[in-house]
Amino acid sequence: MKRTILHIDMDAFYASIEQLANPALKGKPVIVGGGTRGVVSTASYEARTFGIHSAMPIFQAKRLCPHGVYLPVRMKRYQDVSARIMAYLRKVSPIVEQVSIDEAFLDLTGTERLLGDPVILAKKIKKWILDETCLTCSIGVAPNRFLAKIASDWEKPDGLTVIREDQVEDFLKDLPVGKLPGVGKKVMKILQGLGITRTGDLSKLPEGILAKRFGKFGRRLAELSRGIDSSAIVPHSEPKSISSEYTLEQDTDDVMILKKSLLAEAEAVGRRLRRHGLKGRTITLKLKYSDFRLITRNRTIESPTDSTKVITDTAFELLTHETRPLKVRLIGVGVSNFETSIQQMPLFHKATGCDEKQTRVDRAMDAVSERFGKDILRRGR
Ligand code: TTP
Ligand code: MG
Repeated sequence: MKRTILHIDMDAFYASIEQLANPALKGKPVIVGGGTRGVVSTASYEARTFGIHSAMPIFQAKRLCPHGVYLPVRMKRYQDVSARIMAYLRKVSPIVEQVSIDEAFLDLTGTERLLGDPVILAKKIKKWILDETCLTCSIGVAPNRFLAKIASDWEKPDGLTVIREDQVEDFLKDLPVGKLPGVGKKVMKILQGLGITRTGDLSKLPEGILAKRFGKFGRRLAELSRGIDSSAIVPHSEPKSISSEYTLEQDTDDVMILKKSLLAEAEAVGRRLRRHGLKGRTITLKLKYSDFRLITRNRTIESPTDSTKVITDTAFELLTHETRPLKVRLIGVGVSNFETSIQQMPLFHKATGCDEKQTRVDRAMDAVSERFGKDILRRGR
């Protein structure tokens, strides 16, 4: 079956974020790295012209580019940007495999009717990322995973390369064999011994020779050299549920105390759902009684939700319906039964309680707690 795979990779990811954070660094050679290992994590494209690259010792980089700006790694920052981009990609397509902090594959096979032409979609993704994060990325669109990755690298930075079936041979002809996945220094040396440096030459080598030299990997090499790769895009299993629970300071049957705790937990669960771009249909209340007996009660609602209010209201209902024989020791709430992220409009806004005002409240709460910490704001009943 003909497939369409998209590979996206951010350009000079850490360095670009640093340049964005401090506009004085724009256009300058910026090197991010150091730490205990003392190596370059990445370098801006300006710094790369001096020969600096990832994994190079910092002292060596400083020799090549003494006037460069050397910055420490600020992981949390990069992770936040990455999470926003990945959440967006998961909204765009149901099959997304994140392979590193700044890189993901999307399987767009058969989505043309739903998502439109893959190349137009790629342009849309580039535009969203630029508008929302002020960062550029490079995208490759190709018939398989290996070629999509080659394509995204083809015109970096800010590239968009499409490899059609009939262009595969041309693309691979002069590609250095070192670019093939799995070909490291050792394999390269053996290939060089056979007089092979380019992928085109490799493709002409009888498969038997490769199999003899490399065993099973020989067959894979032969396939790659012809642009064949059947490996699948596997979306990482997203969490099956998101929940929060709290052991009360004292066992209690006071419903106001229980509700207060639920409210804070629903807030935390809602925030995490929204951050991951997830919406779920099943809301679960968990209670542990003073004798340590654990019960869960759940309700499945019509439309998937990430709304704090919907989660709270449903959890309150479940709590009210429960005849509690003993005092409660622990209380928790969770959301599960996630739907793939292509947004579905509920048929009846009112009936689901998911009105726009609540979405705006959630967004405002998220923004404030992101900026000032999650304890600064609490919803009142
Ligand atoms: P890459 O995508 O490999 O590099 P990059 O985004 O900086 O540049 P390019 O435009 O070529 O894609 O890696 C993503 C981030 O991962 C990078 O910004 C820093 C980090 N990283 C390391 O910390 N160490 C490494 O050896 C590599 C390769 C990357
Ligand atoms: Mg990158």
